Amino acid sequence: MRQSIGRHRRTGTLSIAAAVAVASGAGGVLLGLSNDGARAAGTTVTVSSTASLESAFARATAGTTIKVRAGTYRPTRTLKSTADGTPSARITLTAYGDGKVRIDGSALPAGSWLAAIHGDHWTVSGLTFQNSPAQGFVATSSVGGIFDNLVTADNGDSGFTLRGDGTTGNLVRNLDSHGNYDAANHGQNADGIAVKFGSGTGNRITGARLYDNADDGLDLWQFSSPVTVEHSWAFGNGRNRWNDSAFRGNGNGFKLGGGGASVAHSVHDSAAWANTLHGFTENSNTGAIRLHRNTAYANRADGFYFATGKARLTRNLAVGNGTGKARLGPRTVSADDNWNSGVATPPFRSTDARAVDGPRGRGGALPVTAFLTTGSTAIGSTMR
Ligand SMILES: [Ca+2]
Ligand SMILES: [Ca+2]
Repeated sequence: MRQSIGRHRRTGTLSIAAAVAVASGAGGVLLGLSNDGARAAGTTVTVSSTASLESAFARATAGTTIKVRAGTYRPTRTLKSTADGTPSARITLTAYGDGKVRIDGSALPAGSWLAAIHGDHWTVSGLTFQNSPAQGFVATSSVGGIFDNLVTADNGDSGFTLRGDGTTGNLVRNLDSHGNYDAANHGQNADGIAVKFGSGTGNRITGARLYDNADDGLDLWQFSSPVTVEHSWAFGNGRNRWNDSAFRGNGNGFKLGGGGASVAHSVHDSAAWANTLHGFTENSNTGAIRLHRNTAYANRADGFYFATGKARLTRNLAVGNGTGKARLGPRTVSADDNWNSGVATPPFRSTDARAVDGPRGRGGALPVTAFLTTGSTAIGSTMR
C-alpha cells in the first residue's frame, strides 16, 4: 500500500483525498504509513516484534498510541524518546488488550537503561520492564505522566525512576517493583522506585508494591519538592538475596529524602515490613514530612526514624520492629501514634504475608488481604 500510494503521488494521478480513500479501503492504513509509522497525530500503532517496537517508540509524537501485543521483547538499544505529548494528544504506550507484555533488557549493552522518556504527557500502562543491565524505566524532567499498572523487576539498578528538574504532575499508580539489584555497586543503589535528583510539584505514587529490592523500597534522595505517597507497601528490601559477599544495600522501606534537600513529603495509609533497616525514615531530610496512618511491622531497625527533622506523625502504628517503634527528635511532632502514652495498639487480624505479592484485583488494585489490618478507623494503615 505504501508503494502504490507513493507511485501515484509521484505521477500525480491520484489526489490526496483519493489516496486516503484507497488507503482506508485497505484496512485503515493512513496516508501510506505502515503499521510502524506513527507519524500522524492520533495514529495508533500495533506492534508485535522488537524491531517494530523500537521503531514505533523512536517515532512517537503527540497523539501516538503504541499497542504492544503479548510476548517478550528484547530491544538491543535503550527505548528512548524525547517527544512531548500534550494534555489533549498524549503519547500512549500500552499492552494490546489484556496481553502479558515483557520488555526485557537482557540483550542490551552493559550499563544501558531499558526505557527512557524525556518528554511530557506520556501514558505508559500494563507493561513489564525487566532484566535491564541498569535502570528499568526512567522518566526525566517529564510533566503530566501517567504510569499505570507497570511492573519493573530484576533490573540492574532502580526499577522505576522519576528524575530531573521540571518533574511535575506525574502519577505512578499500581506499580510493582521488585528484585532490582545493582551488582556492580553491591546493591547500594537499586531501589524499587526512585524519585531522586530533581524537583517539581504534584508527583503522586499510589498503590505501589516495592519489595525484595537490594537497596530501598522507595527513595526520595535529593528531590527538593514535596512528593505524595499513599496506599503503598514496601517489604523485604535490603536483604542480600544475591550471595554478594560485599553487599551494601540499605534496606529502608520508605526513605524520604537525604542529600541536603529539606522538603515536606507526605506518606499516608502505607505499610512497611520486613525491611532490613527502618520502615519509614527521613534519612536526614529536615523538612516537615507528614506521616499519617501508616504501619511499620517487623523491620530490623526502627519502625519510624525521624530524629533530626520537623516531621509530623499522626495515627501511625509500629509493632515488632527490631530497635523500637519510633526514634524522634526534639522538633518532631507526634500525636495519636501508638508510641504516645494512652494510645492503644490494636491487634493485627493476620501476620501471614503470603498473599501480599499475589495477583492484583480489578483495575490493578492491591490484593485484598487481612495482613496487618486491625479494623481500626483511628490508627494504622487500612492495607488498601
Ligand atoms: Ca543506598
Ligand atoms: Ca536508595
